[in-house]
Amino acid sequence: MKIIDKELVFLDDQLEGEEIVHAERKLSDIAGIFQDESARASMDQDQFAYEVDCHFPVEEGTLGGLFFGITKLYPGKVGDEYFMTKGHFHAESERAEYYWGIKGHGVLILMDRDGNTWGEKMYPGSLHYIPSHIAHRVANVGDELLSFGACWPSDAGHDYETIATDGFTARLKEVDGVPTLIPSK
Ligand code: S6P
Ligand code: ZN
Repeated sequence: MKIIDKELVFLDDQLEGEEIVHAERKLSDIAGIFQDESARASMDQDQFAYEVDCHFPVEEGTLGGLFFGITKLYPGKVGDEYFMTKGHFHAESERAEYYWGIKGHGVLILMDRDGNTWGEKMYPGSLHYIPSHIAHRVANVGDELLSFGACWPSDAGHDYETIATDGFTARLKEVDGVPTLIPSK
């Protein structure tokens, strides 16, 4: 009867362990997601937009498992639109997810299949249940790093294509200093 230390640690916004997979998204990786694509293209393409560390204890697509990830989204804007994640529906659309705020301030942007878009404020300690069939993306509205956690079913998968093609029906922009959801044109 052994007690083992798996040396898998989640502390503050650091996720560490042998099995952690790291992904980076630079401005060059998120072409087309902002309204002002020429403004994005004119910026330093090596600038980080966000980084994700994930623990994948089972193979992607496995029924019955969970994945756990920490996203670090840098502050910045492309034109008047805040830095944000690509955003996705789950490929298995009937899969929900939890997000929670750890550091910084942001908005979780949500959209249903009918194109209704709304937002939830993210801040240290905020907890967000993302129901199935709801697209989700996060924007950093502060001057500091925004860190948030996520936990989702290992068979959820990601449908990035629908958002890449159709986008969300609203964009989060700074209007008179205030983060505001503006209908997409
Ligand atoms: C996965 C979960 C997060 C995102 C991450 C980056 O289901 O929602 O780990 O992958 O926040 O966002 P995106 O939209 O580029 O995957
Ligand atoms: Zn997701």
